[in-house]
Amino acid sequence: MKEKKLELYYFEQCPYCQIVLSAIKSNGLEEKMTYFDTRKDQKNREKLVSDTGRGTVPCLYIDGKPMHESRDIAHWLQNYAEELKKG
Ligand SMILES: N[C@@H](CCC(=O)N[C@@H](CS)C(=O)NCC(=O)O)C(=O)O
Repeated sequence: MKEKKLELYYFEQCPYCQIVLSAIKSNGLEEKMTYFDTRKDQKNREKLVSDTGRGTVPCLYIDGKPMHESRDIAHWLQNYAEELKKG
């Protein structure tokens, strides 16, 4: 699989974001991810709303395409972890 650009929009206090952060950690993908905190930097939240019409986090952009829903993101990371680590 071609290397994918992974960008996580999140904030620390969000329990759904913690599900995704924990999937990132348990699959060893920390270094593959770029992180955008939507509480620390309002511009990140504005971008999310402008792209998706929602300010809800977590949202994982996969090559620029946003995926919402912590469970969907965690499953996707789990399914593709080995391939993502090769890239
Ligand atoms: N079903 C969603 C729920 C996500 C959610 O409710 N996130 C909250 C933070 S815990 C949120 O972004 N609320 C809107 C906001 O803070 O602007 C998921 O599992 O990802």
